[in-house]
Amino acid sequence: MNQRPSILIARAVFPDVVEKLQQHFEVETTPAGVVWSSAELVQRLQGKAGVLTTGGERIDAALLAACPHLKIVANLAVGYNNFDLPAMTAAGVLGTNAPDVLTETTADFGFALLMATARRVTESERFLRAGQWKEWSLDLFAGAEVHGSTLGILGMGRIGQAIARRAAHGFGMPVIYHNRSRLTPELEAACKATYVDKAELLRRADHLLLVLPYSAASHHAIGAAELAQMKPTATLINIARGGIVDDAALAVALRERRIAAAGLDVFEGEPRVHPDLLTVPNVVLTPHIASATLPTRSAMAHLAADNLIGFLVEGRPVTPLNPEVLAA
Ligand code: 8YV
Repeated sequence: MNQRPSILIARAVFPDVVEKLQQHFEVETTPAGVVWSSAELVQRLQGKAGVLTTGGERIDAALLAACPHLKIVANLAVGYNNFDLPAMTAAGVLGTNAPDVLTETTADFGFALLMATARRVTESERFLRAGQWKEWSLDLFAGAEVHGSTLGILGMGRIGQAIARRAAHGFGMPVIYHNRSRLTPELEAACKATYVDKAELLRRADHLLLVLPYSAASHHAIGAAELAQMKPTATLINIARGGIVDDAALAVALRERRIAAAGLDVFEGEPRVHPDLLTVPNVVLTPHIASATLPTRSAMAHLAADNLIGFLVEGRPVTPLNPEVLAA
């Protein structure tokens, strides 16, 4: 009798995704609210051919060595800095991510965080809820202009481009960007975006949005030196990954008003947040929710499930990251 492959769902997902996977696999689920330690994850992965992970599960050489049956890790995220991809390739383990389905939703949120930060939405709400609103005044929570101001984007992949289109077409913002590689003239025209070097981006942006992947090269891409080059009136928005911004340096810059405000959806060492960020008023803090609408999170989970089914059942994953494993 042919035995069905066993898989682990490492973080609770929607019931219809579990049911879909149960049609093909022996499925071990994880209860809602549970996050496995590395040791627990290794334990649960024994005998498993596949695992559905989130960005929170680290897949490295030590885990791979301890889980010899593992063939695929399907990330429920477009970012995959939780994967040591070279180690996975060396171990013959396929990695997949969940691109495209979250692009527009995440761009919406980037814009929401930019608006909330520039226009001081949460800061003013805290003031109101605390009963501090005694009278209206002309400069009460006066913020920064969004429409017509210059948007800088660091990292110009699919999400960066979707944000640029919103800014240029909806808000009449001149858009400048910096990226490892320059967009084609067609894409630059569609986004109405102008390529500049990083120093010019920092110097000219009224609002600087970070949408680049995290890697050793982008670690602390925005630290004290970069913050010092920004306008004192500028806002900084990070919807990319914790670790791209030096959170301690940012807290100092915000407290000393060396930049006006920041909006952060991701943090170094999250879900922990640097304590100094919790005490400065001019920062909007959200718990890594940029892709969090139910339709988008559902599409991401289904794409991760389709990668497991596509690879383990049909030999054809949908969005492979290291397709050289397939050839081998
Ligand atoms: C995920 C994200 O929801 O896709 C990404 O890279 O950061 C988010 O959309 C999160 O990583 C959970 O996996």
